[in-house]
Amino acid sequence: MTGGQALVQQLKLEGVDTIFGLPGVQLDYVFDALYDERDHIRVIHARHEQGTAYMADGYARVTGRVGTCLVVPGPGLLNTGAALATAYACSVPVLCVTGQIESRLIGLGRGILHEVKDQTRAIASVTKWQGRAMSPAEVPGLVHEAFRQLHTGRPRPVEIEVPPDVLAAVDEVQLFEAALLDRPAGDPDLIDKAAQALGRATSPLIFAGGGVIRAEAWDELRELAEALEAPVIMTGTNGRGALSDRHHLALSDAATRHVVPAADVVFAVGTRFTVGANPQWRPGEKTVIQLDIDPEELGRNYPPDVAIEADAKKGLAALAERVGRYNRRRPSRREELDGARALALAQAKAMQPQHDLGMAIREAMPDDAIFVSESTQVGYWARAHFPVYQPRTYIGPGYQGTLGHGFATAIGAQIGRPDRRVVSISGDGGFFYNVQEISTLVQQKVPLIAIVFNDSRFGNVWRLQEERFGGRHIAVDLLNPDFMKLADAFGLRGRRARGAEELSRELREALSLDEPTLIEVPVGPMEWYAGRPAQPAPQQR
Ligand SMILES: Cc1ncc(C[n+]2csc(CCOP(=O)(O)OP(=O)(O)O)c2C)c(N)n1
Ligand SMILES: [Mg+2]
Repeated sequence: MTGGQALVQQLKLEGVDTIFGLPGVQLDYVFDALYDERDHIRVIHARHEQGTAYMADGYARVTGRVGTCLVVPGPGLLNTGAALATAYACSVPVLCVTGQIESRLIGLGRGILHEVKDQTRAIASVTKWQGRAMSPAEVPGLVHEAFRQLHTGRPRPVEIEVPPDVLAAVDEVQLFEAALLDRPAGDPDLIDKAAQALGRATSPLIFAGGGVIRAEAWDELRELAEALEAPVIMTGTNGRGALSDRHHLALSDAATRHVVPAADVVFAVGTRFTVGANPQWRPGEKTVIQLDIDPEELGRNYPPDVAIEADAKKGLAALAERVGRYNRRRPSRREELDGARALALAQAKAMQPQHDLGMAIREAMPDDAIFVSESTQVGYWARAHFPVYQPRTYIGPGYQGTLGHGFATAIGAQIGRPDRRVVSISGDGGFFYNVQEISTLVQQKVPLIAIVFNDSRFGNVWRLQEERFGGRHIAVDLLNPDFMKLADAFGLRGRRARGAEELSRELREALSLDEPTLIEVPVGPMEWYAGRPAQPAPQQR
């Protein structure tokens, strides 16, 4: 078979059923092979490579599978950069397949179409692993190794590239069966030590990050938390949804300062644990246990007393099982945590109109609908205050804070979960990073609902210029088209909603239909309350 066919056959064997791509001459033999497999692999073509990688990210986050994008080398690959950086930051398994220039010319700098100097190195800072095949026979092994990389250790994007002459060449190739890979459960001695510390604790506290979601460890987390009657603070970057916000032990970042003082043993799982590095407690004041699949994350931000390298699902299961030996009985913490939640809610409610707009969205959405947030005023509120009821239903840009991630990622999420509804929010600034993907949305009949808060500004920058620079506004006012005409031009259903009540009505109506909708919400400047004085801690037991 051709190198292109070998690539597609191996992708199929690894379980790929959807590819987000954008073609070009170096990939002709891949796309032609995909034509043969069009009944097994769906190809979604986007209007910009950034869109393909964001869609692959969204697909991966809601399905728990690998998201795949396919882009031309050089500029096409570089165009995926912001999206791969986001997937890297959020530990999402995205496979980026790209081309190269002709194999015999690589590295000579002759200025071949799409040539960039050392393409592999250029993409290395936003990928965990990169590989290249130089003959058709090498292609299946390359793809197979990419999947091994994606399924072992910390999930993060990987890149593979195949030159066009290799994709075109015909050779005998051997395909590989997809491998079932084992994940580490953690050193039993360390698990025992951690179980002892947690079991004997008076007031244990859990910090849960995105690692819990990526490892599908939510049941094991709940089991451990309930055994310990330990509150679970879910990080606003990726941890939301690990435990339902309807659970009495579930808390967000907003409650951190209310529950940290009472805690004697802190357990951080699948999180960068930046909170430990901030002056939340004096070194030595609390026993800290950290569990992570990435050994480099252990102790990076805060030195733990027990550090366990393990898969979150297996590690949490082992801990939940072991802790029974040492566990003491603890009274219910419901009342105390209700108090912490009430304080957090008061803080949320003071953020207006963000709170009312955000809650209008939440209350209109079913529990299992997927919310994709972005760096916009309501998005900042959402990180700690948007209630999340199920894992994989809250998606954000993590520490990248990437403008433009929301809308495109949401398209991929909706394609990955056609049985769920997906709602994205963006500002008018962020929405325009990938506005061209409205075309993909309409063409693919993806029933996504995109909400755009339109203040005709890079509002967040405007606000900082207002607060910190005495209103010296520069480079922040945006000239937007009429959003209803924009929607109309693409054949998209467009609605305008002024205020929370109208937003609620429009969103409910959009959710009752099986088609995509753009809802523009005209808004004014919004205040940000992060700088408010800290609220008093709740009564300590
Ligand atoms: C890729 C990228 N470029 C620049 C920024 C810096 N930035 C942060 S918020 C912001 C303004 C966002 O404006 P908009 O999307 O309209 O949201 P608003 O704050 O007005 O609600 C900018 C430019 C960013 N976060 N990401
Ligand atoms: Mg704006």
